[in-house]
Formats: sequence, structure tokens, C-alpha cells
Amino acid sequence: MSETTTWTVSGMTCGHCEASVREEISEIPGVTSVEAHHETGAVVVTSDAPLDPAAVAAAVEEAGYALT
Ligand SMILES: [Cu+2]
Repeated sequence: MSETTTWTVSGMTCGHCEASVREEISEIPGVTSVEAHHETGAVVVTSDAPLDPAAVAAAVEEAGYALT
């Protein structure tokens, strides 16, 4: 089963920020796709199984941003 969740990330200001967030979240096991939108802060993550919010938060922090 594929799960899609929209997270909100603060601090993204351009396409480079989006790419950093996409790259880190893509490394979480089970993640199959990530879309990031700096205009709204929306990050849409599709995965094979529900993700641990703490893992998503850690990946976002690794990229230099924060979940809101
Ligand atoms: Cu940027």
C-alpha cells in the first residue's frame, strides 16, 4: 500500500531548498517519491508504508529546515 502524506516545512525559499529537502527525505527507507514546494512549504511524501514522523523531522532538520 502506498501512503501519501503532506508535511509542512518552514524556511524553504527557493528551488535549491526544495532539492535539499527532497534529497534527505528520499533517503528514508520506504520513500518512493517526494515533492517540495517552497512557496507554500508543502512537502508531499509518498511511501510504501506509513512513515515515522520523527524520521521525517530528522531528515528535514538534516537538510537545514524544520517541520511546522
Ligand atoms: Cu533555497
